[in-house]
Amino acid sequence: MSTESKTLINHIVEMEEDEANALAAKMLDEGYDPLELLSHCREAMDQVGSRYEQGEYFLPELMMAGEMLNEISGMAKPLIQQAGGEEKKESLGTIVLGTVHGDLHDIGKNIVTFMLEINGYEVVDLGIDVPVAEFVSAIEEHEPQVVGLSGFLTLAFDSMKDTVEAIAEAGLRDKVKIMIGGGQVDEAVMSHTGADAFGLNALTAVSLCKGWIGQEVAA
Ligand code: B12
Repeated sequence: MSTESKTLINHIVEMEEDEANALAAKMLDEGYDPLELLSHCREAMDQVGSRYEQGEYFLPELMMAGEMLNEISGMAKPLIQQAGGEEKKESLGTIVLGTVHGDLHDIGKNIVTFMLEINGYEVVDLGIDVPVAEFVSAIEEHEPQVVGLSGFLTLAFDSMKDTVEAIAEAGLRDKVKIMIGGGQVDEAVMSHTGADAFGLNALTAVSLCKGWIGQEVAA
């Protein structure tokens, strides 16, 4: 990792917002890969999370970290979009996505929405703290091929399970593929929730959808 990357992570972890924003802007300006920059931000978030767990940081620091991440991803997104070329006009499929009930984290979900959209999918983003009934009615209304459940809290795993169960009870389970992500999801969480797959980042979300829905629309 370059010295600049380490300094960026350090600025974020130390809550030096102006310095972090200025360095991120400079790195992007000089051609630094925006996706790699976001992965450094993730590393910084993990360090902020650890300090929170150790009682060194509190809610205001989590909020500040979220704000910095939003600002830096706001700078990175247009560059990722440019690199992806012209926006595709024809939709490759529809994804209903939301942060499950009880959970308010949405930065990761918003990156997933953005990456799916620039890859040609139509995303119906239901937002945060989404009640199970809202997922069910969105599936009935939009008839997506894929449903994405996001959540960063451990308690979100049960909310994901409730949501998958409600989709099944409404008779819609075999009409959609369900992917989960955010936080510490893994194989065990996936089977607990009854989802079809899990993804640790937005690129996996895109490749899961590509696998399920099929490939590019012919030009
Ligand atoms: C920023 C932050 C906040 C912000 C969120 C702002 C926002 N608008 O999202 C605020 C301040 C609101 C917040 C609140 C809380 N937080 Co918080 N927060 C964080 C922090 C530092 C970063 C989270 C984040 O945005 N990461 C950055 C993104 C980009 O992460 P990412 O994983 O790379 O995202 C990718 C994947 O997750 C994936 N993905 C995401 N969704 C999906 C969906 C699908 C379908 C797929 C395939 C993939 C996918 O793609 C994303 C992009 O590549 C984490 C620490 C950490 N290590 O992450 C704690 C953390 C998640 N928070 C935590 C806690 C405890 C809380 C609070 C309970 C604190 C409190 N006492 O009030 C509240 C809960 C509020 C609630 N009900 O939700 C704990 C959770 C512990 C747990 N296991 O339950 C953590 C882990 C901190 C810690 N180590 O203790 N938090």
